Amino acid sequence: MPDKRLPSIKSSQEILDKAFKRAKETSKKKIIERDRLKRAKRATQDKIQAFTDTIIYELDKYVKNFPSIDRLSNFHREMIEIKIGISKLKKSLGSISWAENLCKKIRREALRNLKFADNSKEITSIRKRVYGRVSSVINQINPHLKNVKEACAFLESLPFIDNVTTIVIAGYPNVGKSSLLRILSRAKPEIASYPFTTKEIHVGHIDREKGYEKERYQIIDTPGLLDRPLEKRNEIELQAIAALKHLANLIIFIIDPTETCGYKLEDQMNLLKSIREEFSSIPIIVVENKADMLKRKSPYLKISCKTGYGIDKLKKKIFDILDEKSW
Ligand SMILES: Nc1nc2c(ncn2[C@@H]2O[C@H](COP(=O)(O)OP(=O)(O)OP(=O)(O)O)[C@@H](O)[C@H]2O)c(=O)[nH]1
Ligand SMILES: [Mg+2]
Repeated sequence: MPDKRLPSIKSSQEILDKAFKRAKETSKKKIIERDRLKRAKRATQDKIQAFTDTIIYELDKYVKNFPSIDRLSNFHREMIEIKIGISKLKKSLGSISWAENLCKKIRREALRNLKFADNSKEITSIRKRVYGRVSSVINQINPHLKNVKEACAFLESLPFIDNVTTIVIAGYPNVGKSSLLRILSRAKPEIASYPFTTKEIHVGHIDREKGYEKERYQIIDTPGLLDRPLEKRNEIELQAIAALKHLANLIIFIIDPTETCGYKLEDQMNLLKSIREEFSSIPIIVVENKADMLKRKSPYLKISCKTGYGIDKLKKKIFDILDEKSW
């Protein structure tokens, strides 16, 4: 995210400062007109035009360049919902549009009145009224500008690529999640700040030759989310877990049968059970890591992130399941 450059959003004060500066700059332009009143009208018209143009241009850019909320992926929408609230964001974008239209209306009226003005006092008061009314409209939408700015910064911070098949790694701490991500990834995993906790999210990519085509999957490790019992979650974590449902095409759940991770096998199996329930519609591959230390009898695929044992088999299994899913 994002494919389109998100607008950089100014505060009310910044927008107004810019607009006043532009209006002021028009005085540098020489107006060739003998009639004093006509000259004053032209100068005022230029000021009003420059002032409102600057504002309308800014507001228009914010609304037009913001990605369409309805076209965002489910995952991004869910994330925005948690962080800002979709209806709040829509309302804010709507308010910016409203302000833009109102500025156009104020300008239209002022330019019409200007035509009929017949003394310099009236001309000045028309200009001042535009400045006053527009400033008050812009100041009024400041909280909305702030919301949209926050949403842009947030969208930019999300590391996910839209519409890419995604594999999510789960399992207790120290079972080898990061090690697996590294061994499966083509390049060094990208680390992005995580929107909900102080933790980071790790994203790697698997490239796969498929006939003549190349397919790319993303593989993510979400420290702190799928590594302990779900019932111990706060509201935000639960929502983030719900958001993962929209993202994950496949989950790899790692078990550490050696228990050197510090967690009993029984607890690990319980976590697996609750993740199966929570993500009932998503296929899960269960692997037993640290096979270089211990290979017990079990129905699960044995791997070792240390020696690479079983990794090719795991890859094949991943591809098989993803192929099956896509039919
Ligand atoms: N012997 C052995 N050690 C492993 C293997 N995989 C990981 N380890 C070790 O286990 C420890 C934890 O590995 P990580 O990959 O950091 O585990 P993690 O699940 O990402 O841990 P958290 O990020 O704390 O949740 C490290 O010391 C690894 O070197 C393996 O296959 N065999
Ligand atoms: Mg880790």
